[in-house]
Amino acid sequence: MNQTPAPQTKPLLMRSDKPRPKVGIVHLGPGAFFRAFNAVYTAKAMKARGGDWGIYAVSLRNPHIRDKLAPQHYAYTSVSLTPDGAEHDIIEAIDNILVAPENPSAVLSAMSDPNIHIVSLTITEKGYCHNPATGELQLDHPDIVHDLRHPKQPKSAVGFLVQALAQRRDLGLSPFTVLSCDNLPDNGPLTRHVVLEFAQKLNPDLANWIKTNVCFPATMVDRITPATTEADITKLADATGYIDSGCVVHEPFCQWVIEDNFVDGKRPDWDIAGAQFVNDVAAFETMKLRCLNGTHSTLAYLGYLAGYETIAETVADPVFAALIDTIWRQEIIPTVPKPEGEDLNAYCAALKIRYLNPAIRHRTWQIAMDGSQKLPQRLLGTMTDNLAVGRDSPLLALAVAAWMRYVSGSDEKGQPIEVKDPLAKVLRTASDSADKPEDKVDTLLAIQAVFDPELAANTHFRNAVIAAYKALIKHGARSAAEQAIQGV
Ligand code: CS2
Repeated sequence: MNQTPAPQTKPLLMRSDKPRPKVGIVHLGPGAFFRAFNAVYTAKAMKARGGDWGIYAVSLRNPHIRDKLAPQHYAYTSVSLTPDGAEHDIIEAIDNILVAPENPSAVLSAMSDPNIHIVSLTITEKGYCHNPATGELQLDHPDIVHDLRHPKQPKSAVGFLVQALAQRRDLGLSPFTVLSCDNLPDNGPLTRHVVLEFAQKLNPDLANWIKTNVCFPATMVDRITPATTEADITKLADATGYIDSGCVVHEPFCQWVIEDNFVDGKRPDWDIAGAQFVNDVAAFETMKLRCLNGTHSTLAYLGYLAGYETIAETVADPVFAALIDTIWRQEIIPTVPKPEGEDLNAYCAALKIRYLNPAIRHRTWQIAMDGSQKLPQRLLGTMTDNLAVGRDSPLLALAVAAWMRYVSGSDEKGQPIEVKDPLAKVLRTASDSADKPEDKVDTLLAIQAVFDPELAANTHFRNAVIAAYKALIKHGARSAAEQAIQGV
């Protein structure tokens, strides 16, 4: 009788035996974006120019990524997906992954090593423990409360940064540069602000030292990187013959604009890998946060409510393709100062092509996460700027209304939505506390962590969101979008 063949077990990806560079960077947040972006740029820069820029990655939360990558000595595959196929690059820039909750002292020792010149961050918007509407440190955030009481066993990124800087100061070492690589407006100054607020509470002399000596350059980061799925891992194994559960999949496009402001000028030659060093990142950040992330969130909430699984599927629907075209033209581009060398209409046209890449299965549900931390810089700032010049934003109001519908926790078929957001309970309670659409909108507008009170009180803004919410309830996401476009 034929024996059932043993399942083909493929070998794990194994790191090469190339000599490793010394470690020069500690990176907080070893998630998919970091592995598809920062580590790829750094690997390319070292390949071209050398340099001791190996990376200690640090997870502030759990061992999952470390456990996936440790067996393959922290090498992994960067998979660039186009409609015509995939390109694979094996990345060996990560030297080790530390798990902070297991041993916070080991993380602080790494950050205090004199060879470490940069601490970079991809910790998502919620990782900064700030108030998204104001940028102030949330002093009542559980991790901040803990870290102010136990500064030598920190839990938060801010706590680790301040304690490590304190240790370097006590050792007579230069500080490291703090490089935020998250989708926040003025991410460098914002990080500086929350770090100084925290340090001031602990030790004003330390706060002054940080203020005087530490660089917090701003950056704009861009590469669409969906969460890796089992199917991605299987496809890679079929194509390469090895198993790599730490692989990342992403689009070919990437853009990194960095303020060239580093302690003692010490940084990798990321420009040889395509990064742009500039004096002022602000216009690039505004362009990207509003044109890309603003329409991403718009498509995420409306697309999810309309029943679409991915961004590509949503934009393949002519109604939503027309929606983002109209939003760019009439509500976003007029508020964006043109960065040097950029053509905003061409930039947005290229965004649409990027969104339509069918090889990138970027889930609307994934982008819908943490909306309370994203709306201010992606949608509300644009609407505020439009109000200031008397321009209405009915289509962005529909995006805000769709977020409000989404956080109610049930979709258009009455099915539950798994709302992932630090404020999920607060948002659900607010939504459930009212029945009439205008009352639901008002209870959500009253949440000052998301909505600046002045904006929430603006009748043009409030009436536009109420009208959009009522249209959503009456007609559903797709028809409401169709009617909204016709109405502008
Ligand atoms: C997305 C971003 O998940 C999200 O919120 O909008 O991760 C987006 O894919 C990147 O900013 C693209 O550069």
